[in-house]
Amino acid sequence: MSKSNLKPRVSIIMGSTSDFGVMRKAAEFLDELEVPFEINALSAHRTPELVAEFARTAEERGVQVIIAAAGGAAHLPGVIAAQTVLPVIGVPIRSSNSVVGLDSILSILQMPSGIPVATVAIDGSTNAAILACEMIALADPAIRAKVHAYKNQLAEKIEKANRDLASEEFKFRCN
Ligand code: RP5
Repeated sequence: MSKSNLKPRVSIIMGSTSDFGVMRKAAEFLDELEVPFEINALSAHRTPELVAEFARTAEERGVQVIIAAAGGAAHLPGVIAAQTVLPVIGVPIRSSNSVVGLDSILSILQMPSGIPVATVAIDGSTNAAILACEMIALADPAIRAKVHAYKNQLAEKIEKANRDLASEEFKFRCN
């Protein structure tokens, strides 16, 4: 299928292209699970009108989940969540202007009652993408199967790591 036939189901919005180094991982995960997405930079502070237009039209464009990333005074996820009923997942970025990401995470996490933002860990963009897929999977068995496969593969990794660990010998090891 050509790119133009695909309609984004997930929209990744970043406060700046300087967030892309972190957000690339979210894009890669969605690619891996073959979930159509769009990715753009829009700033709550530098392009407030465009953010409002984006938030108000995302639902009618068929977007199902929004992943919004920002660092420092990270208002983008909350400002978007205030203007849509789509679920918004916030990714706090440990940006050059942030206080080791703590201001970013608290700005995104501490939302007032009524306007939720599902906040992942600082720079936790892969988890944001997984969570977005899990939300879509609620009504899409094909995506659900892919999320199951991903999680099974995680378990297999740990099982293999434990098999490797079993070959490490210690005098007092009991297992
Ligand atoms: C935030 O300020 C952005 O999300 C980014 O994390 C940070 C720095 O942006 P730039 O000055 O690099 O554009 O709004």
